[in-house]
Amino acid sequence: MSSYQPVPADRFTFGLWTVGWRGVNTFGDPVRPALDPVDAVRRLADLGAHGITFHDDDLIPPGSSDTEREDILKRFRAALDETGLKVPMATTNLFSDPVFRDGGFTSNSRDVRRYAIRKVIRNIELAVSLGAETYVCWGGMDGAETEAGKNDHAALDRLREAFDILCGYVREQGHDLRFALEPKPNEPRGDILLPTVGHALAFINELEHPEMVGVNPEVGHEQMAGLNFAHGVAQALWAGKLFHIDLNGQRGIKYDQDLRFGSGDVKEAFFLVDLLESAGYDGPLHFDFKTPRTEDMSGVWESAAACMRNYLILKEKARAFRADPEVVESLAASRVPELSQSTLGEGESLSDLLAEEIDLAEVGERGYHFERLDQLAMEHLFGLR
Ligand SMILES: [Mn+2]
Repeated sequence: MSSYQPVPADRFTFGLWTVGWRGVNTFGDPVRPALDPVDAVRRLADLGAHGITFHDDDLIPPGSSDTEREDILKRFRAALDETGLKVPMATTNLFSDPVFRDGGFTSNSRDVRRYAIRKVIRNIELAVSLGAETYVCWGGMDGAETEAGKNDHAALDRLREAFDILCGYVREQGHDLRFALEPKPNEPRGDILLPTVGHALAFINELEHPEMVGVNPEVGHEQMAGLNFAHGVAQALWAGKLFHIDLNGQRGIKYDQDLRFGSGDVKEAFFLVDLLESAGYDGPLHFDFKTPRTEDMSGVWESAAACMRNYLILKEKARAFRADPEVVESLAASRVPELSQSTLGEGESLSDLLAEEIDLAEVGERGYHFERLDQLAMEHLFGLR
């Protein structure tokens, strides 16, 4: 039994805005003090994390002078050097400022769209200088409350234009940086453009440089749409597009809860970890959670540590599940390995398939024993096996 003590090799990373979230929501004022980014770096390193990520405005308060910006960056870089914490990803805040009330890349206002691209490019330069390899783009304000106010065809054209410009810029600069789109169905907008992993994957294929753009799926965002997160991630992996992932917890179709990872739908968290581990995903395991407002700062660090601990616990359980001889036998009884065999055999032609007959009565009686298999998974999860 492992101690579930995370180490940097586990690749756990946290957004500065997660542990730094002061608990402001639609109904409540801040409940916690502002967190100095340097303290966040030191604390996360102590907990065993690998890295920290940020939106431009999390690290450098909007309106900072160039000198203030340099001072902040100097302290931040020193803390990174001192702790060895990495910055594998960064992102841009294209939602807080009032100018983004109708979105960034797809605002109806052309001057806002142009400003959004400038803001992203400025932070890309900072991200690259800190060693980031992934640039996440969450267009939370790119959406609508009313169909009449938004021309979706034009919005998709502008979104494609923005990514074509950004990819062109990154190529021109010779940066080793890829973009990851983060889908979300709603909140803050009534409906957001690219609401699910599937929508994002289809959009990427329309870009000038699709190879530079992947997805950053978030557990709660797919679950807010009532979708199965593990299946969404599986399709992203199948497409070679899982560039990054946001781990957290969500309980059903409601507001974006951002619970700590493992909380909410535990069973889906188990199958997600099983999938990531068996697929050999080797990117950052990034937590995008918000500690509930009931907690003080000690609760924030408790919650951050628990995100990593829960991942390690589920990783061990998934490994034990796959190694259990009864599970192996049950998988075969459920014909799971058979799905990996091609439908047409090697050397066979369509005419062989057409000439074949099936005993519909006999095959129709075939049971798949998924209930037994699922129960075995649950008993591993419950700690009974
Ligand atoms: Mn979220």
